[in-house]
Amino acid sequence: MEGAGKTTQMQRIQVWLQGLMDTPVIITREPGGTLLGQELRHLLLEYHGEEPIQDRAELFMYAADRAQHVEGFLKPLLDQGNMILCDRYTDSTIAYQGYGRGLDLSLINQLNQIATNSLESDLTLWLDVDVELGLARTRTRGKIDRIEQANLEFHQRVQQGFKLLAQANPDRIIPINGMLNIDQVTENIKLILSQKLRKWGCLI
Ligand code: Z5A
Repeated sequence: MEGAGKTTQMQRIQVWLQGLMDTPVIITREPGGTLLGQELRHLLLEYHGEEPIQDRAELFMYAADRAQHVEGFLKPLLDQGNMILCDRYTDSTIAYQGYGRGLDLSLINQLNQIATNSLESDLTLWLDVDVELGLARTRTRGKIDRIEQANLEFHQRVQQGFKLLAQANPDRIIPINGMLNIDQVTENIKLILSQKLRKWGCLI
């Protein structure tokens, strides 16, 4: 969710994880994890041309960003054994373009499949906050991007989308209460990650 604390938490968790293991822990994001992606991010979030970006065009732009990110960045780094923390991935497209914009969910699933070449996240942490609180947090930055400008109902549908995704994928998607204070959220994430890393044999 917007303003849920993803950026704040990812930086803290990277430092913590890096202290626990020799494997390099790399941070990235979508959109914008590659040079092409940075251009697409700018268009997606800052475009103020006369004609609005059509919903399906927006969907394909996120898919293009992801395809570039997976082939040019994520896969090569994973193949070298790195651990990657990614700020948003396929679930965001289902929540925003599917539940938010109302585009066909099976089309989005297909497109996600094509864009990722079937590369799935091992674990998704969903930082959930009250929609209005999250938006209020982002507004303290002073600059509101194109998607943040969408109405409240849009953001509520997005939240509902994440909720349904979490219910349908309980092993992969773990909800985190993003309304607690920053330190408490970090502690809760560490707890979940410690359990998972032990299970995966990454920690002794
Ligand atoms: N999008 C899409 O539509 N489809 C897709 O497929 C993908 C993305 C991949 C990407 O922007 C946009 O693209 C996004 C979805 C859409 N929509 N928008 N806009 P983004 O991911 O870069 O931006 P964002 O989601 O809006 O993130 P953000 O605004 O940067 O928020 P954040 O990273 O979650 O939060 P933060 O920067 O860490 O914290 C925000 C403020 O809250 C900051 O002042 C913090 O100090 C404060 N904060 C953080 N945590 C707390 C707690 N726990 N308590 C109090 N205050 C806190």
